[in-house]
Amino acid sequence: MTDEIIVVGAGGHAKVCIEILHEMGETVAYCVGDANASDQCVGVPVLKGDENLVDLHARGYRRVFVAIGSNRLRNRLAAYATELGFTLTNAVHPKAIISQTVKFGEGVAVMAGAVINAESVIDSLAIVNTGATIDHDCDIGRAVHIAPQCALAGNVTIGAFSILGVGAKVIPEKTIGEQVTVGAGGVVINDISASQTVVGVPARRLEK
Ligand code: JB2
Repeated sequence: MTDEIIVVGAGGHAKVCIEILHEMGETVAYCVGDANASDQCVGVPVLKGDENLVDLHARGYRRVFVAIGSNRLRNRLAAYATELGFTLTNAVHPKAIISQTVKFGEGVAVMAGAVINAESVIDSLAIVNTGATIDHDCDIGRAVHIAPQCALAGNVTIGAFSILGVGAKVIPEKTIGEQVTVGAGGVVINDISASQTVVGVPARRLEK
């Protein structure tokens, strides 16, 4: 058995997450990408094809971090890895500022410069990207992506699989449903129901 970590994914998001894991003092043994992946990712060798996870488990690896930007694919590959018997580790940059009362699920990524304040909950497989700020009592759902420089005020709820684009903002006490997309720079001042795409200032539904 080994403590070394397997990173699933070998693209841009994996680069950032591997460097976070290194900052945390962890060792990343391999990445697992798809057939088109590069041979290495920031110096970590890349195995191509998810079937490699079976072999890695047999070789005594138990810890996985799924570093894939797509919320749905991240969730699917995390489910596959846990079915195989892996545990999902967190990647939290030491230079993120996080209240001791924050609760994390599994497989969460928090990038450098992020701030997460008192009694917020960050559910499994969420990404709190570079420089994003999440104020007190927020509830960030499963496999949500809060992109770089987003700002969430207090008591904001974000439903599972939603994505807030770069620099989006949410005023206090608003609830965003599941599978919502907020376009980059959008400012949410109303509750948003599930499965909508909203853009602009203030953020409004994008008509199809
Ligand atoms: O089925 C798969 C699979 N499909 C794609 N299994 C495995 N194991 N890996 C898969 N991949 C891998 O996802 C590809 O081999 C590739 O390494 C990676 C996609 O890389 P890309 O750079 O296109 O995206 P990303 O998910 O790493 O990063 C996106 O999301 C981040 C949050 C980008 O938009 C980044 O700019 C963004 N910061």
